[in-house]
Amino acid sequence: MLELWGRKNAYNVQKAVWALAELQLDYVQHDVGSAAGDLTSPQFLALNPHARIPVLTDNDAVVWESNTIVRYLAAAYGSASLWSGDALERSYAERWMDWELTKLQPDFIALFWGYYRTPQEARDQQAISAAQQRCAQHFELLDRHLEAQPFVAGETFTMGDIPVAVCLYRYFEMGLAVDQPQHVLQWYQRLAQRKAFADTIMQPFDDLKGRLDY
Ligand SMILES: N[C@@H](CCC(=O)N[C@@H](CS)C(=O)NCC(=O)O)C(=O)O
Repeated sequence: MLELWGRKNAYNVQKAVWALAELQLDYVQHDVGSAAGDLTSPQFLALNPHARIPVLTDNDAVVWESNTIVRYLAAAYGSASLWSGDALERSYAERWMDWELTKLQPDFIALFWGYYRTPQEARDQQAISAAQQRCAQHFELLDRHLEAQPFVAGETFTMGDIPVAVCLYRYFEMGLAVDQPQHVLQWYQRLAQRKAFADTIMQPFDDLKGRLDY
């Protein structure tokens, strides 16, 4: 049995929720994190010593780190769709997952927390503008990549699209006037036609606005 630990409105949990939906897998969700439940209980720390969500359990197997969970699901259940058995082809998806984690996400989280999650009176406008500029540069780079192909890894949707597009949805929808580069926008519109993306990611997140607690 598959079980997912983490509140569904958490950025990193959403990656796993979307991958599970793409693969049409049944799972039990445990609403932990934030007010929903303590991540420092001995029971949770036994699953993830980093006290972070998401965590996926697949019977006795325990997997943490959101992009690793996406990779695990794709490898275990998505060999015909999200995953490629060819090492080079798979790397086309993986490099964008690693880029999301190491480059895009830190700057986006600075923007999201600085602007969206911080109450208006406490915002640091200079830090917000700097983070917004860095995010714009990241999406310009992605735009140049997507000029030549419809999805991040090539002609078809793969696991590589998931982490970057989770970020993109919030970037476009959090109410800031951000640039929407042409090919990134077309990619977003392509993804919006996917039922799994619409059902799991294109959802309101205004309960997080102006809220600094998890
Ligand atoms: N690198 C980790 C980061 C995990 C992370 O920071 N998760 C946040 C939610 S997005 C969390 O656990 N927050 C604590 C909470 O929600 O209580 C991953 O990608 O899984």
